[in-house]
Amino acid sequence: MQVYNFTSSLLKWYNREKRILPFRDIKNPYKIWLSEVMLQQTQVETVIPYFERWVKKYPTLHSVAIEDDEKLLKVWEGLGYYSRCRNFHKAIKIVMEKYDGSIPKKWNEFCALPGVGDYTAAAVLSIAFQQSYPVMDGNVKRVMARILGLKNLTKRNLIRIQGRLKKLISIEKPGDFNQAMMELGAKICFPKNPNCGKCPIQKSCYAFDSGSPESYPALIKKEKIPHYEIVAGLIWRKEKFYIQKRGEKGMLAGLWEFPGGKVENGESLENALRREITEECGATPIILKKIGAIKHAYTHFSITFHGYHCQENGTPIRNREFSKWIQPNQIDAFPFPKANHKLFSLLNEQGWDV
Ligand code: DGT
Repeated sequence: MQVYNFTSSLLKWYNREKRILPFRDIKNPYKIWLSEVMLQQTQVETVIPYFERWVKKYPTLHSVAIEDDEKLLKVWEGLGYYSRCRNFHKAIKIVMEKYDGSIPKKWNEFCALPGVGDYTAAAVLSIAFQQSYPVMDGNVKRVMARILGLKNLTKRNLIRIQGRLKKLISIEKPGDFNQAMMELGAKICFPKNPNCGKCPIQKSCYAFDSGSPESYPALIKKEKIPHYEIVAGLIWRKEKFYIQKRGEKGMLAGLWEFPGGKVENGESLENALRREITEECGATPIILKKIGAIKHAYTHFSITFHGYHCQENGTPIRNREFSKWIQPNQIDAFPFPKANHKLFSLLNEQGWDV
């Protein structure tokens, strides 16, 4: 009879079940590093085409080191978190200059490179160089909280998790061990409805024994982000409309916008628009026609942005230090928030004429 062992059961499962990915089971440390940078905050399926395009264009560290930042960003475009790309570029230049083109294998040296944190260092050093550093991403933390029966991922509990992983990690195959833990979190040990029947390490799991694996770790309630209705007006004076610059501090600082603001409770959209423009511009406009509404999400709230064609009503709009009257073909000369660009798309479709 075979004796159960956590690490060997996990590795056997991984060898049998792992997904075939273009950055898996490769040996090139540069490509392993690239994949780990791309995988931060980004899903595997999203990363695959970016990874393939990148390695085709830049097959070596040298090819990255000599490239322009802006050209690299163009290949990264759409993947988000662009500082990852700029830091990777900086780090590779250091590897070429200071380490003669060999990625440093010492923890402290590798961690000192721009953009390299504990996760990237543990992943690259274990997968590319077989060093026994356990990775602790969100999936691994959940799996281990269940194994150990931890309700909360407090600092102290994270240290306990790390201590246990250091004991469990395979000395011969630390990279496979780490990938197996992450794969288990992604494919079996789901946050909701974990597939315990298929789990190779079920025998070691406190949460499974408890009969309610989902309650480990306890879910932290995400605060619901608020939603606002925003009204804004393109106030026309002949063939020009009015824009104003936002202050130098706070959200969207220094960008240009249309006068407007949040609709208050119980207020109609048009009344809100008249109120906001009167407050900001010292004159109540005539509302001519609705352009349309677009939706946009910021990190801490989301908006529905209602745009209107307006015109002055006898009293002229008060010009401010940072305000301008521009024509539609001048919008490219001013930075506007993304929401305004969505409104511009509507205007381009329906025509800017009132
Ligand atoms: P607040 O709420 O008084 O601290 O200041 P704002 O200016 O951040 O907020 P408010 O009431 O004008 O709300 C407008 C929101 O919509 C604001 O978060 C920025 C966003 N937004 C995007 N494009 C425009 C635009 O063209 N005009 C205005 N008024 N807001 C815009």
